Amino acid sequence: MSCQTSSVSAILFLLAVSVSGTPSSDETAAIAWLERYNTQAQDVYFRSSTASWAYNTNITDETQQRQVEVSLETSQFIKEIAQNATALWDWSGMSFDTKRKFDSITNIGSAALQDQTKLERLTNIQSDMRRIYSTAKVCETVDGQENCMDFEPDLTRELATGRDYDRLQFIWDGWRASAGPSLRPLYQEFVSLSNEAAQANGYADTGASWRSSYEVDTFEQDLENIYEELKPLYLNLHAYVRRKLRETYGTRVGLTDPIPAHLFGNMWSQQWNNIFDLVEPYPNKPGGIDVTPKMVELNYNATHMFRVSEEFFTSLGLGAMPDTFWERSMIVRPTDGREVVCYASAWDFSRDRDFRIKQCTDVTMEDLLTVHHEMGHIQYFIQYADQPLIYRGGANPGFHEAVGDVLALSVATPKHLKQIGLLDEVTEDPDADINFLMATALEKIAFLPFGYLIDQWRWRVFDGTIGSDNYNAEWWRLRTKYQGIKPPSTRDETLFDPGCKFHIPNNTPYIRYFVSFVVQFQFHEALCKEAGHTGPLHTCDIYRSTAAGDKLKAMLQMGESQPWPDAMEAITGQRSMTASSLLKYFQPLTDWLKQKNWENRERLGWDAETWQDAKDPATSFARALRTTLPVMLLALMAAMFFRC
Ligand code: KAW
Ligand code: ZN
Repeated sequence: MSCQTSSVSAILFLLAVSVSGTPSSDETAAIAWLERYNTQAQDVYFRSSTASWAYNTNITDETQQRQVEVSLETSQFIKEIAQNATALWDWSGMSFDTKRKFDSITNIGSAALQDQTKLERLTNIQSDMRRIYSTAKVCETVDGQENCMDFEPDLTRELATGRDYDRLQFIWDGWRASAGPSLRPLYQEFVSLSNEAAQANGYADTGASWRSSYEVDTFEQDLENIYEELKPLYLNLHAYVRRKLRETYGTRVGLTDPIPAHLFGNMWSQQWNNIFDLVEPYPNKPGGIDVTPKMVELNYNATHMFRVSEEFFTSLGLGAMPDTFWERSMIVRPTDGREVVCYASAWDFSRDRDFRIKQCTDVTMEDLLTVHHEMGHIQYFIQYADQPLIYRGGANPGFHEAVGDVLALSVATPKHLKQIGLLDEVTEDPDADINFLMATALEKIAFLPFGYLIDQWRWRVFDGTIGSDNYNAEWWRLRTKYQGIKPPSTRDETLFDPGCKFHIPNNTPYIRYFVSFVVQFQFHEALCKEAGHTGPLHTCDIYRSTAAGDKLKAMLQMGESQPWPDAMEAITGQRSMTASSLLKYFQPLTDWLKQKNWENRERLGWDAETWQDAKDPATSFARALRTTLPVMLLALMAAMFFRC
């Protein structure tokens, strides 16, 4: 949560450089102006973050109103700065760095809305949508008493551990009935106002403005190519998991159908790690480690989990958390009755090395990995803290999301878990390796189509291809197309299922996570090489490698000062995103899945997708024969029939 919106009235001295009326091309003076801007903006963003934090950690009418007020003041500041910059400076002939800074401060997001009433409406809608999502509950009557469940931890836990088809459906339906319908009209209005702001900023629509942060013209096509490379692995995982769910839930899971969405242990079927027990390749072998029971046995609490994560960072030679981080963060759900925004986030207050995390941490392995994810954001903040405010951001948004996950790839290895006392024994066994890779695939491979489709939906909503009368239908078309899942109950246009995923009402772009899940494997491979790791990629643990830490640090310190291919090069030596590290990491599992699916004569895919037979891993000739033989036989029989 860096540079959140909210502020103060115009900073007049920033105007007082040129009075001649024509923009100046004096770069030395422009740099001095930018430095003054930097000092001033830090204060404005600090104020804004403070009001947002107060709202997020205590949702009341007062904190909401204050947050909206400060947000509008900040928008005013942002707008005036941009106007002043344009009036005072002609940066077209200045250096790359100065141009980059001016381009950044004149790209002003929703502050570009000229009409103040509309800006106020947009700010209020966003605040209301966040509140509706964050305070939604599912209620039921138990023994004559009403029992209302929060999303975290109640609903999350029920979905993760429940195995009763109908109960899971009750939770799944309940969540969508609770948050969706009231968000729908707000979202529709939001789309229109947000687009108006994007257009005032010179973009075709909000989606185009989001994509511009990747600074690559071919961004959409590059993603599509990567997705196509990864799709066969997803289809193989999907088919394998579908058969296992059929064994658990019977014919309600069709062997050639999309899978009912509520059976994956996760509200959005986006990660399937919680159903590992149902799909474990070798149940009598170790490997697919869920250390949750061990964490409970060892009396882990949230602070302990954050300390474990901090220690991994410091073992690489990276920064420890400042004292204020420990004093000011909110790492458990408050027990004093306060409503809070529980969804995890990391905050950079822009001043005084004030960094915080807000997370309703549960003592589970899943949350231990989320802790590392959030701490990755904080480590990025720490490393780029000496950059000017304008450059305090990820090389691209996907990089910011990838940092903590890179460390978590090491943390989750059996070797590492043993080292930190969360596992008693490590067994060298290829079957245990497959168990481990399956557990990791349920988290990483299962996520890929979900990470890809969310903004496929939003980009088309913003560009008008998906109209408001089709929000839900198009959402489910994409969910089925990409994930191969279907809703367990009838959906219609009074509902708004996209709104039941945090990032939609919170207006957080999502393609960053797809990017992150690809690049984190590139980073992992590069850092493992730096750490001197030999052997398969999935066994690498970079713990205590200061060589790996130095590489990572060099990249983090660049912040947003260079286009992301430069940052990518600093860490991997490559200048583009590629799926090859991810595919390399999972190669043993890919081979295993192909073999299993072929043995089961699995049909990969689902209705509404083109069918593919599972591929015989041994020989493509056998595959060709299997598919063409029936056709040839039919043709032969037809020929004989007609000749008779
Ligand atoms: C995921 C990612 C890594 C590991 C496991 C995962 N499981 C699911 C995901 C993807 C995604 C999700 O839950 O669907 N993960 C998150 O949203 C984690 C939250 C966040 O750290 O990414 C957070 C989202 C957020 C953004 C804006 C306002 C509020 C919350 N992002 C940040 O806090 C953040 C901070 C600084 C810079 C960029 C982002
Ligand atoms: Zn994140």
